[in-house]
Amino acid sequence: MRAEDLSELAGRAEAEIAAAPDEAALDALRVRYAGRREGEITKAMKRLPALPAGERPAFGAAANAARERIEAALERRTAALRDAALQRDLAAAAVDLTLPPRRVRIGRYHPITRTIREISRIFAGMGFEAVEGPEVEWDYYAFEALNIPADHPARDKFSTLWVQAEGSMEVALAATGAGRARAATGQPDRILLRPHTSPMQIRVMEQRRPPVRVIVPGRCFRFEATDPTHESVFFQYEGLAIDEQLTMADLKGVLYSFARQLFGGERKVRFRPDYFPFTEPSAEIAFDCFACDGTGVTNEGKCRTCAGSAWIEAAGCGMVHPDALRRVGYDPSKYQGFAFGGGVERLAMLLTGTVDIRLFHQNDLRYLESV
Ligand code: FA5
Repeated sequence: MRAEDLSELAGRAEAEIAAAPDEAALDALRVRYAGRREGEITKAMKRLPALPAGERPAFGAAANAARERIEAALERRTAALRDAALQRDLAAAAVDLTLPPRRVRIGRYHPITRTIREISRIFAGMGFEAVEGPEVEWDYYAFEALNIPADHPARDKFSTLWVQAEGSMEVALAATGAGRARAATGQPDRILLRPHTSPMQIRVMEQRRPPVRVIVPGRCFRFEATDPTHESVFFQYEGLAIDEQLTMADLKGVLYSFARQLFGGERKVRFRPDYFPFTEPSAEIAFDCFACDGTGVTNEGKCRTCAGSAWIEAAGCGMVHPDALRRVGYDPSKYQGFAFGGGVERLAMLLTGTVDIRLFHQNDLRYLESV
């Protein structure tokens, strides 16, 4: 091998290094040409002692020059490969400003919450204060204090979900101080999920002296088959007013005013006698069905929403029974009052045109966002 061969070797190495596709290929070339033990340059240098003395300086210089050229080529290619990798990474991480933005979902109140707020707002305008009561209740408040003792047939109407059987509650009863009259008897009581908000009539009267004017929105529970107007978990709003000169005319006036404020003048209101053990006299209020325009029939036949009746029952009501007043220590010869209890979902159905009550609690956002 001569000095010219070394220059040629360096030229070949430069070309191969410049064409190395990646770091691994580059490493292999580094070992092959510039490797300390077996590299081409090292191998050439090992031949130096065997050369005639006159040729050695020129050969040595050529070998060093070749090593420098090869090392410079390796450095250039290393830098070029790193640069290319960086450009690739940057391109991959780049933000594409032409993409459409992610949709922001805006929260909103559930139609039942909206309806409860609207009910409370309207009654607040008529002087009713909104209060809340327990969803888990004593038999005493849910039934007995409302003139519905254990064997009363009216219990059938309130298909009740019981939490605890009779006979095991003396301790709990004492601890919560349930009902003055009940506590006085020392009788054990049963726990249930309230089937209506009427127990709050008794609780509020126990705690306040007349005049009383409250509205009580809250969840109720009944063990029943669901249909377009019945859920087993639903909301009611209870109203109670106690004062010295209240009559059935006040009850009717308040409920009609409520209906007008909630629906405007369009909605038909039906007010007719009914029966509840805790009001006397009692009445029922209904609104004309929106799904069939109060006709009871739609294009598909009998209206499913009102079951063909043309009306949607909205609330029970009446004058508070003197027994209930006496039970909480009010003098019935001095005080009278009226009470009503209506279904929140039924009003929400009318307000939103929802033909099936079950749509409210299925939590299908597509529906809830549309009403
Ligand atoms: C009662 O619950 C009485 N507490 C109402 C009352 C209060 C009468 C004060 C007198 C004085 P009723 O079971 O009819 O009554 O229910 C009243 C209203 O609650 C019904 O008109 C209806 O609007 C609603 N409601 C009753 N059951 C359901 C149910 N399963 N699903 C949805 N709404 C219901």
